[in-house]
Amino acid sequence: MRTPLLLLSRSCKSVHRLQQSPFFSPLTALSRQQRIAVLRYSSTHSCEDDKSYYITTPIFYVNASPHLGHLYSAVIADCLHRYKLLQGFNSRFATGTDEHGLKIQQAAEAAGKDPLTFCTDVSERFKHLFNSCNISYTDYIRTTEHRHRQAVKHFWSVLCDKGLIYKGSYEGWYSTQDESFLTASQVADALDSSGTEIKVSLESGHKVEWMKEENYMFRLSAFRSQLLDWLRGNPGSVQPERFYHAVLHWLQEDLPDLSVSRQRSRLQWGIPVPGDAEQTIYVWLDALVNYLTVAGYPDKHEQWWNMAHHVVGKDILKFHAIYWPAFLLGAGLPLPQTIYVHSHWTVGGKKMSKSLGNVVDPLERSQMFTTDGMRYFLLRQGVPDSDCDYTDNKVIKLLNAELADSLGGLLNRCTAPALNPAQVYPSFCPQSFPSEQGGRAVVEDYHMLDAVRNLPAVVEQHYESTHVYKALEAIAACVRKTNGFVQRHAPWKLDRRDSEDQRWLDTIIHVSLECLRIYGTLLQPIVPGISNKLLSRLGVRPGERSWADVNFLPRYQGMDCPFEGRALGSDSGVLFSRLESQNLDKQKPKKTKTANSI
Ligand code: ME8
Repeated sequence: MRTPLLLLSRSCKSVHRLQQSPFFSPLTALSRQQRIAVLRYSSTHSCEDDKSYYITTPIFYVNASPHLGHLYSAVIADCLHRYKLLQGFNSRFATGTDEHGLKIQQAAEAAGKDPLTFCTDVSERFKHLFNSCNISYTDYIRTTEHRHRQAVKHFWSVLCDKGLIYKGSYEGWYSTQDESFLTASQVADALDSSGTEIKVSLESGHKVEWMKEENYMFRLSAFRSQLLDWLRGNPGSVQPERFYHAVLHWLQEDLPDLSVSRQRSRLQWGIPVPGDAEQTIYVWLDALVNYLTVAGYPDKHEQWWNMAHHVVGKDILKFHAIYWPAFLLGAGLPLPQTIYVHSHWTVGGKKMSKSLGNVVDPLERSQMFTTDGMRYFLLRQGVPDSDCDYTDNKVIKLLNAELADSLGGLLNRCTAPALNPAQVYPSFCPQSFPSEQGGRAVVEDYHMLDAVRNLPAVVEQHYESTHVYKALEAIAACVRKTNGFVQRHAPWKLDRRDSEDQRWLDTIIHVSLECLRIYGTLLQPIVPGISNKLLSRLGVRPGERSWADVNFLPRYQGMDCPFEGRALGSDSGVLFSRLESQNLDKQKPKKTKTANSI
């Protein structure tokens, strides 16, 4: 019975997704058998439960203030969450802070604060950043919360009851910075800033120390073949593909059991092992369970947990694509649907770090370049597959070109009283722009229509795979095409006293406003403030901005256009003000320190 049910629920999901596309005739794209199954299923079931979506960011360590990379992860997840809402999903979006572990214990000590006060202070800074940057999380989790401690203890007990945790003796390398155990092949020799020989993690470059402790071990080695089966059976489980292959590659290597506790004498700041007050639960096991805590674990997590998607940086891929699925398999819980991995932002080609003094403060930058400006930049320039280098100049150039000049300029032209004195969405004239050539439109105009008509499907595909930069590239290309259309026909040169010219002028503006309406709708997950301003200026009401509303230029297809003849919204100023680089110099952050030897 299991397989047919799964098939039906998947069919239901794909039909739902396809139904959202305005250019799709729902059932035709499925095979006959699938169609029958879907129809039979939908006659007795609603797709309600299939419309849940749960997206998470990593929970961030509170040992230091948030930086640009943290905002980047949050913006990616926020974009997916907003996109799913536009598609009519019931989406939940969790972020928060990871507050236990040796690293935090030491940071609190160094700050001379008790750990909880220290964690609360820094956690508030993350919250403030996310609120300031329009990160529309629905849940903010702190691992020091009671609900989370309960979830972790329960999860631990389930693993224990299943015989997956045993007491053993761990001897090996540990990186406190990464809160990670390493094998000999994962460490290398290095010199610290004072010239002393140390060992470092090959992957992160962080210092490692030898530790020997009696603690609890998780039977990770027992899950290797199940993990391989999961990955091979779900090629989309880890995206982009490059990271999927990295995980498969890791699984070819030795997969030793994992130490999942530390001696209480060394680590007090954490959740005690149930039934053994001498041991503290390993911070990564504790942290990963946050995703379940938010979903309502252990009592009522199914609705959300079956639809979970994680956004993570490449640095924590192993924890999410190996340890976490193994823990979940052990606990008998479903695995995440997708792990979306992204690469890192570097500065001057180097990883951002406090010791290098090259940390970019995201709050300061979003004040300088606006919140939407930073969101647009991060998603337009951030390529999940490879690292990107950050400079303020890149931000200024990109935002001036694409938001101020191209998109803002287009809106300005088409709504300026000189061209649009009545301040309405003017009429489309099918004789001026017929579906076959012969009117006043030229071949490039037809190409532009094709590009904009296909844009929602293109954007959808890229949003789904978190290649948001490709979606933005496609939108930017269409905006340029629409500007080219206006430029080519120079409506300001037309003679308004001539009725044919007037109709053509109206048509040019109508088509351009339709393009802008599509761009504004599709950009909502990226730049919610700018999109709102743009759509409001066009007179598009809040209830007309969903993914189902992206039917482009209905008049061209002989259908009614609800906007035709409608008054434009009030002019609330330029869409995005050009950024001046002179102002930037005055506000530039402190000088960068020289790099140390690690
Ligand atoms: O690892 N570029 O927390 P963390 C892009 N608490 N993203 C970056 C980045 C950069 N330069 N630096 C960090 C932890 N990030 C754990 C996670 S989850 C159960 C526990 C982002 O504060 C990226 O998402 O070190 C990375 O994976 C995460 O911040 C690490 O944050």
